[in-house]
Amino acid sequence: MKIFYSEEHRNHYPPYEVFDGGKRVEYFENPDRMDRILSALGKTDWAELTEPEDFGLDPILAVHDKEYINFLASCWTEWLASDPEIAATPERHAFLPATFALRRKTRPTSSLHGRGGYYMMDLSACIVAGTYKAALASANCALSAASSSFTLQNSSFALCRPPGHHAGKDYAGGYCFINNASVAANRLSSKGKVALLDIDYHGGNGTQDIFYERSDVFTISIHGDPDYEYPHYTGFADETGAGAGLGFHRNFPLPKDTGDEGYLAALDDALEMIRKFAPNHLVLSTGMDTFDGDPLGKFHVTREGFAEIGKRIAGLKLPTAIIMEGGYANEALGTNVTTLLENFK
Ligand code: SP5
Ligand code: ZN
Repeated sequence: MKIFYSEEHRNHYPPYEVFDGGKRVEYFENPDRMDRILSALGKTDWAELTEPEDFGLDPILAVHDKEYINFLASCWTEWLASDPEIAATPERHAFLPATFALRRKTRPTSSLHGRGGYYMMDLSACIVAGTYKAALASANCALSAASSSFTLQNSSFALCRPPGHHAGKDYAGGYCFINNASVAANRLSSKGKVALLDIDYHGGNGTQDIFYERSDVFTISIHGDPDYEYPHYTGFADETGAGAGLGFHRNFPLPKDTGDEGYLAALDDALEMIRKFAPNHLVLSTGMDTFDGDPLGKFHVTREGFAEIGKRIAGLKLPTAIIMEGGYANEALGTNVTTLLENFK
């Protein structure tokens, strides 16, 4: 199986993020995650590590707002230039806004923090020197996986970091900057119908927003109920698309403590909907944070659970671009990923 991976992610390693209650904590979405996955892939006889192609900005701008991408591109250098204290100790800082825009009643203003609060939804998509280039390389991994799985009509894996499914057309959040899976799905949509299934523990709000009014990309997310879990304001069962896209988005919000059995029951319903839609291609937003013991999750999916999840999704027999999203139980991350991927080789 082709695995698209770039070393560019290493330069995106913010020194902290901010949790509820204003608590500064280590950045959970860290480079060690990739090392664990690489190490597990290295022990298999089927993983073929490949550099991503460079697709340029066009496929990214087909999904994201141009001014938002410009903000990501220049944010760090503007931030350094604005404050000598930051410039003196850049490794101790991350760009974060402190005031957020009330969405849809506002506009981005020209100051850096005016744009920051407009283009960010929370305090966990921290921007540092290497962020923009890492985000572009991550999107190129997803585009390469889409292109390869389309050409070869098989499945491939994009080992993306930073992840993407919380990023919308014009906003970053939840460790995500460019919505890698959406950029890939949008590009594939010119060749036929696409289903995008999101199995990350957190609701795929960015993906939901991007395709909400489209019927050519059917989006489904299975996740912790927003009633108790991040991203809190979207991912409810009654959000099913709008306009031409009505009926082409589905959410499966699940209760705390969901284990293999409850998870697989929801997955079966989701897979049935995908079969009815009869897509030509599948994009799989793959977070492993549903794992029992993930520090950011409240589900109890086991390694055996991931084997069964992979088996059932592969049972669709669709060419699949598998896109890495979250998963923070680093010690188990590599094995969990290879356990899922085994089914698609
Ligand atoms: C891609 C992805 O998985 N992003 C997830 C971002 C989640 N950010 C919010 C984290 C809230 C953590 N709550 C603290 C629980 C500590 N026990
Ligand atoms: Zn997640």
